[in-house]
Amino acid sequence: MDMTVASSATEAFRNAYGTDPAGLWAAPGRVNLIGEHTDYNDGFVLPFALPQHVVAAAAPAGTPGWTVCSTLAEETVTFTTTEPGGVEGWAGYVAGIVWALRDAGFDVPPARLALASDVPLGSGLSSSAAVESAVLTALVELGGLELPLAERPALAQRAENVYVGAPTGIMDQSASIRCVEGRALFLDCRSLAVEQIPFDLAAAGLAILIVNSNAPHQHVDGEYGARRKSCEEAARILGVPALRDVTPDDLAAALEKLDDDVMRRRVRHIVTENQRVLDTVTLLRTGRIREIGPLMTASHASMRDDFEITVDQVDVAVEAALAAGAYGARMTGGGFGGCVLALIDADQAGKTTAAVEAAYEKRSFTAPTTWSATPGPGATRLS
Ligand code: GAF
Repeated sequence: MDMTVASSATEAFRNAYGTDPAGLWAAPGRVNLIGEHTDYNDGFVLPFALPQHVVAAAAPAGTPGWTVCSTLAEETVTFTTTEPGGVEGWAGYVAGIVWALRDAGFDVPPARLALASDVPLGSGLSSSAAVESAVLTALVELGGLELPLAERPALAQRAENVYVGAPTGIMDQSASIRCVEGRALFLDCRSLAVEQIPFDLAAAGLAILIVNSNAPHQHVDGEYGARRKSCEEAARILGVPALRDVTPDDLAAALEKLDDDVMRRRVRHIVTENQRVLDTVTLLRTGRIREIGPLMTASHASMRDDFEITVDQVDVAVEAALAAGAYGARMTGGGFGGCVLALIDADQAGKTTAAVEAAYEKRSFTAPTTWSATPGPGATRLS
């Protein structure tokens, strides 16, 4: 982890409040190896934590209410009540956590917080879930609240769903809170059971190259909500609690029951994507990392053609990485921009980056940003 983020949070705290924080808490962004839009269908996901973090410097406050500042914003925000929607913008994620804790019956201590982050914003790497997770972890520890780790992601998800009003699933908060270094987090989004799957890229001579397309996010909220609605409506028509309950063996019969071609394709993505997560986990359990490449690439095709959540910039990055020799490549996250993951030999990062950059230049796209990521730890206290 880059400790300059922790230093920035400490400095911001001192500047804003004229005193030292009582502690520093960090929570990471995430990439999802495979399993996109499956979380709100009660399905399976396989994210891992990034080395980039949000750091919350925090201390109890002597006066009622909560005050928060951020190195990424001009204003310092104070709130004393926490009705959903009361605080808007970036501070809404903080107020949402306080609201969700209080709504769950916890006595949240008044606090002052300062946030700093190196998780890229608006890139599908869960910068907002990282804010929620860092603040939640800080407030739980500052207040000595008894909230088991396994129950924290659902509480943070409520902040996002109810307070902020974004209809997201439980993957991002789970990744930020429950990931473990060197592992990918296999999460059953219905039972919330987790299995920490070994994912030692370096030992296999491999790397995951992350390509941030830097494409402007467009229509993200509306399109995300529309996908979710379509999946829920399909489950209702099919008479199942969620699309998780449609197996690949059931798929042909299920598709016959649906009149709408768009809905049929949405269902096909979810059913096949859940199976790809299970197949990926099976391969990783026995260390066959290279062999997950075709599953990643098939996942991308499914997101592009059936779920229709990719944009030209991510499709071009996937094609260029594959043409440069990647074992597999796919978009990660909610879609409509964001990042691509490419599974490559560790010594091929330069070549793959150059290939993607050349493809972007040819199409006059904004240049991409790339880096190699290894699975880092979940939310933790730094000091
Ligand atoms: C976003 C959401 F927040 C997640 O819950 C998940 O649905 C993801 O998009 C798509 O897999 O990150």
